[in-house]
Amino acid sequence: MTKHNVIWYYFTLLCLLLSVSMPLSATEQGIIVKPSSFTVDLIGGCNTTRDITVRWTGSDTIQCFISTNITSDCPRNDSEGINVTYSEPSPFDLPSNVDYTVEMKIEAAINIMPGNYTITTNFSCEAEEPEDDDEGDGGKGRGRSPANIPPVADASAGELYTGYVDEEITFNGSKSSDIDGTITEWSWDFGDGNNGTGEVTSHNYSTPGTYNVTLTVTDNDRNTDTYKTTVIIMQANRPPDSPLVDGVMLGNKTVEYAYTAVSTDPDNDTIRYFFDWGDGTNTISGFLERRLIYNTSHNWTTSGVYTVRVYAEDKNNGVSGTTEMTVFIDVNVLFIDDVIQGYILDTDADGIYDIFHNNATGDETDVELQNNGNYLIDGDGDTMWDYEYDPETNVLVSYPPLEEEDMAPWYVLFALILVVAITVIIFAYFLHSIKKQKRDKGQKKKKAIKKAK
Ligand SMILES: [Ca+2]
Ligand SMILES: [Ca+2]
Ligand SMILES: [Ca+2]
Ligand SMILES: [Ca+2]
Repeated sequence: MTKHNVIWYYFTLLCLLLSVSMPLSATEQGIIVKPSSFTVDLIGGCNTTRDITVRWTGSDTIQCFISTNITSDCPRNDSEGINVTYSEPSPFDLPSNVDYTVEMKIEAAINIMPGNYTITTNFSCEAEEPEDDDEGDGGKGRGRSPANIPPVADASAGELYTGYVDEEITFNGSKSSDIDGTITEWSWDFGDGNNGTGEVTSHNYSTPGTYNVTLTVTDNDRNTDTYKTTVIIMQANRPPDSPLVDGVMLGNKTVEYAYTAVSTDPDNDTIRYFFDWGDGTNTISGFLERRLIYNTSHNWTTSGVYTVRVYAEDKNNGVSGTTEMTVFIDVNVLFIDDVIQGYILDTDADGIYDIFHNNATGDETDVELQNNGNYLIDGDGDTMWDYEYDPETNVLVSYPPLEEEDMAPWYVLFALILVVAITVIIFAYFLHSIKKQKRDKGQKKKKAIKKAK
């Protein structure tokens, strides 16, 4: 061995003792490469092999090109001194979702320059040329640009979708995903001719039924996916209408009186009727077809004024509004022109009426027996009489009579005369005192002239 050769040998040994850093990178998202980096000792032999596991997470087979890049901090970039080969040709077909092993063989020449060598393996992959160009990009995606993984639409987060007419139904597409990018659009077809947007959206339906709902998501590479689901829309129960009630309003105690109630239901449900007679008793009918008149009867055992309350209920517990009716039992009811004004009561049973009950306001106000046997009634509680009632003839009239009301009362005339008289007296006195003052002044002057003479 020459001296030159000995130096060259140690140089080379130094080189091979140095670790060779080999980060392995994939140029493609969706390609998983393991290990991503490792260290190779080339000592004791100038060639070695390593297994690289490659996995592609997309849906179809793709084509991968392998390339090697070697850099060095040596004084002379001697990449030709390292030879890297692979067990797969370039390009090779990489199937979907399978761990695929590529063997990497590194051979270092005996006379390479010492230093750090970094070997990088690149997997550059692209989609296989499709049979039909359903990407809609006119084949532009067939170049060496990376293959996009389509998004996955998923509206199951809100399932099962069900609700009532006119109720807000919330649709939830938040389980949709895109493994290699982001979803940029959520588009909803609600199945009733209406559409919506957004990851979470809401819609209400105007008619009952089962609707097919479609969610379409679009990713940042304009790829789409759809998810189909259904929504069941039911008709919420609508209560029956307030019943029409008929029967006597003026009666006597212990006499049985007939009453009827009838109502209808927007859903054609059968209906039952509740009568609250106002005396602590109730009557409930069985369920009847809508618009069928329910007949019942009632008697009251004590005199008084009773509010009868009636409502209808359908078979789904929908309750109508309440219809009220006032029933006067053995009460002296007062009318003007057939309109009930109220009734008068003898509260202490001494044969003289004491109180008037105003039917419109519900107030109880004063009555006063007059010498002629009639009663004056204050209908509104303002201490002024409003009605005169003749118990002999049972006639109620307004009070005071209109013609009297137009005449000025005597005390007003009297007060007017008094004011005029006082004014005249004051004026006369005033005139008299002025005349007296003038007369006194004249006499003083005459006296002064006489003295001077
Ligand atoms: Ca994507
Ligand atoms: Ca109903
Ligand atoms: Ca009395
Ligand atoms: Ca009054």
